[in-house]
Amino acid sequence: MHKVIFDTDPGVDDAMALLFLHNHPDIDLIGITTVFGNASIETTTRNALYLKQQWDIAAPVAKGLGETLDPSRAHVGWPTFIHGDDGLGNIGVPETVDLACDPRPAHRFIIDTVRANPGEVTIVAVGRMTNLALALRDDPDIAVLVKDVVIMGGAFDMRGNITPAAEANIHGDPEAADAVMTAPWPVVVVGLDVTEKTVMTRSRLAAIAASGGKRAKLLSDISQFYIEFYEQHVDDGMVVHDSCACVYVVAPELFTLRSGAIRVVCGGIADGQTIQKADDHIFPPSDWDNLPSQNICIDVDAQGVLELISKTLGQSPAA
Ligand SMILES: [Ca+2]
Repeated sequence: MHKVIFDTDPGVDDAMALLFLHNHPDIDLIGITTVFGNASIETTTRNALYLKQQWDIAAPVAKGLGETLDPSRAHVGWPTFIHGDDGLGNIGVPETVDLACDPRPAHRFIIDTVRANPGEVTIVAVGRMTNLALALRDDPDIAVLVKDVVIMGGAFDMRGNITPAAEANIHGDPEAADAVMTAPWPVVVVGLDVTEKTVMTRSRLAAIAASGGKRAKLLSDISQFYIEFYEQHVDDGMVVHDSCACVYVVAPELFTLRSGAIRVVCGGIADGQTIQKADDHIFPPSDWDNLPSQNICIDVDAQGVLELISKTLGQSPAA
């Protein structure tokens, strides 16, 4: 079993990833930590509680902070045109959800949970890296106690999606992302290089909704607004960014990796760009020296990923 903390900004594709983690038999979801990004921290936290309630998820929800690691960074608006005004595809999520959060802020929840399960916790982070960076800042020693960190974010051998240089999760808090990529914990980055190859068609989602019971039906309803947004990018369906990171945890053989130190550009026109120095390439001294080699995904068996998502989400829960 993989003990997973899911750091998330729900978010439509976050919702699919959450249901994957909840349903998969080899995953023990031990915590959900929220971060801002697809919507404000109040909205993403409300949405996490809503999904916990609707899907009977046992894991506690811990609320993250609502600003970047460097508080002087300018705030840009929320992507309501992708995720809806409510962050979940305008399905009409209630204003408040009658469930309590864990009393601890997200980064403290991460620290405590890692320390209670040394060497066992996988952190799957599919929003901005703010909570992880705050956890490292408060308790740097946890880095060697984490089993691994799987990140959805970044774009390495291709353009970004929020600027020509940068992917949105990393661009949303570049200082935090650079701290996470350069820390001495094993990181695997599942970026646009593979997520944009992983498109779930409308018919596949409909089949999941037909076989997966009430939970899958809600997921399908949430996803429709996002699919309409993606019509300008893909022929039919949705890119399942965040689910790819969750699939990596249980089926890493579906991904091709490349190892090397990673830095994140902080400031300037390439703000938020992710750049890896591959281990097999020699350069003169640079800002990538003496940092841990991390893995990025450079290719994916997209059909294999989609089939595993279908199988996992399309199961009616036993309960
Ligand atoms: Ca996300």
